[in-house]
Amino acid sequence: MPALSEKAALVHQRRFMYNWQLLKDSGNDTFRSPLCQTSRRGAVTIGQGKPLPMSESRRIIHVDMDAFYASVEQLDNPDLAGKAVIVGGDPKRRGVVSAASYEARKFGVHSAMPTSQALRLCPEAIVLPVRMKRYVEVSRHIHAVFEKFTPQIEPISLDEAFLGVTGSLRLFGSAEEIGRTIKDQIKEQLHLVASVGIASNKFLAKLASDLDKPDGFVIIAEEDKQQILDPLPVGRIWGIGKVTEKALKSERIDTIEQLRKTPTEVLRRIFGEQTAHVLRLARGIDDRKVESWREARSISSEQTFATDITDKDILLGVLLGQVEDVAQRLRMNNLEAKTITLKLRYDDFRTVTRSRTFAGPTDVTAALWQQAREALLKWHKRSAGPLRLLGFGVSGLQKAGSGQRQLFAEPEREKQKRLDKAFDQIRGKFGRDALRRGK
Ligand code: DCP
Ligand code: MG
Repeated sequence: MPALSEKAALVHQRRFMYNWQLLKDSGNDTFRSPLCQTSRRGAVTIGQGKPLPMSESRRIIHVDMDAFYASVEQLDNPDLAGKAVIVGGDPKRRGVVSAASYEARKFGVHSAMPTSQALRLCPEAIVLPVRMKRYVEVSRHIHAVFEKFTPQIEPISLDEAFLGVTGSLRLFGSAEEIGRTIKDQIKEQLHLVASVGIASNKFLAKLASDLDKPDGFVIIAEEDKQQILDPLPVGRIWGIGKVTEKALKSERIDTIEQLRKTPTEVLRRIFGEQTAHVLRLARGIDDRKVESWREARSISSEQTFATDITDKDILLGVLLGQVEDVAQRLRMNNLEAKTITLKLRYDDFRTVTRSRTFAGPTDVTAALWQQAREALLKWHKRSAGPLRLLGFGVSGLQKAGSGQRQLFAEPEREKQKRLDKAFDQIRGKFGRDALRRGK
């Protein structure tokens, strides 16, 4: 096996280890496994497209920008190109890393790490503050590229989106051609690098965009999906976090192959009612639709905890952050919601929801928070148990201003609106963690 280049080393560092032998492709900067074909212009095509049954014939592209905030900083200041750049909070104020350039990641620096620790690992790194407004602006330009190819765009975050392109194939050719053109246009027009994954469903497309990062372009074909999934650690399956990974490890289940070959009774003890869903993902099956904002039925935010949480105040703190994020996304999209829903998943994977519906729709954070808080407190009083996941979502969406106003008397509502506007502006300028309301 030839010496691993820098890129291969980074691929290894990204937690998932290929079982494949990485072979350096002399012609360009990609790597091949026995399953990979290097196609035109350096794409790594995994498998060859054959006619597929309907359920597997969707084409979904997942785009995820490389080291997004850090790359935008390098773009705006050419002196930073090729250097270790960290975007994040002040190390003296217990700030954390939001993004790290790949040059910094070689030293072990990654997102969510305390900036002070990152600087110990990589003393030469240049630390810059979050400039959210600029990243939002760049994100809009990236979306403008997507919109040329499909109206089916589901943004996951500023730098990440699913694109449903099944309906675009007649106009633009294959999903590979569309994905490649999007990647090229982002490079040519914005001078930024996007990693692209293409597959028949969201789970595999997202996995694909991550498989050869940075500068990845990976297509996962149906006939090869199982071979690709099998050697990966179970943590690659959506929803399997550290706690569950540990529980699986104690049953000697480390890889996706071991998981799908485990008797259902054993899995049921760990996943409860989610067992069938997890098994489908392990087999590369995922029927979820790409939901664009325009037709979004709900907006939500959820968090899986590293350790299970029962403490009411900690849960309220997490919930408040989620309400603020969701409310801000509502306002960004000029929408209002009629219903709020809490999602609570216990340590045994039992999942319950608690919903409340307003008399009239709203996008006011205080109104959403009031209902969310009451619902959480009521649940906590009756049935508090250790939670592994907490989520907050809104549904019953409609265009802002089209509903009745019954939540607050008008002067109070205007005051709340001004408060929300100021809040959005501050978070836009200084980042999501710049400001939190009191519980
Ligand atoms: N982000 C953040 N805090 C985190 C994780 C991410 O503020 N804990 C921000 C900064 C990232 C952006 O979101 O630049 C996108 O997140 P990604 O997980 O896609 O990470 P990057 O784009 O930085 O790197 P890559 O996608 O190449 O792994
Ligand atoms: Mg990214």
